[in-house]
Amino acid sequence: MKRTFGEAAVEVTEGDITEQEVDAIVNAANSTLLGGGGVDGAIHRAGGPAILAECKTLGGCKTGDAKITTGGNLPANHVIHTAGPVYRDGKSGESEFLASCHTRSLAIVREYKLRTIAFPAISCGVYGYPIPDAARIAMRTVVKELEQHGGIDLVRFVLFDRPTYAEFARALESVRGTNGS
Ligand code: AR6
Repeated sequence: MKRTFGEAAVEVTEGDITEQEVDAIVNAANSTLLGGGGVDGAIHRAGGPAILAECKTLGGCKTGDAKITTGGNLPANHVIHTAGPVYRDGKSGESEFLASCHTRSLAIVREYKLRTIAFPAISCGVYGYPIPDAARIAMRTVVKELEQHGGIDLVRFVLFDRPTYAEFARALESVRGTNGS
């Protein structure tokens, strides 16, 4: 499903983020940036060793921050690695950290003058974030950013399974933008 907010389209789709033909895909990494399982493992496998080689030079990434590397062999030219929060009790700053992952990733997209980006469901796997809450926060943050800043054509959320897709679709349907349609 798809909605537009100002000049930008926001889409949700079920699929594999490593196959996306966008300027940058976002990796749900950890603060070491040295690889892991889940979507992180899939991105490093599909993109090849150039991504890890560049990650090793970056000095890690604080929770809520984001850093960019090459996309290696991926269709996307760049990977934006962000460290999402581990979900504890919902009262440990998780929502601010999760929002910050999205804000920082979009700031990098603008800084590098990229126009299209794909996000996975950050923190919704081993980090245990309740998916409906994560979907609402991700969507609200992205729409707010798109309405405050121009320059981005497309934000696509790529969800790996049907239940996660359904939650992100519901969040996109109900998010309120000031100039959305
Ligand atoms: N494309 C799109 N989404 C995917 C893919 C894929 N190829 N593979 C998995 N997902 P997770 P986290 C979904 O656990 O919770 C890593 O080890 C998955 O179904 O990858 O942020 C890192 O190194 C889920 O919905 O990330 C960190 O240590 C979502 O991606 C830690 O896991 C996120 O699940 C980060 O945990």
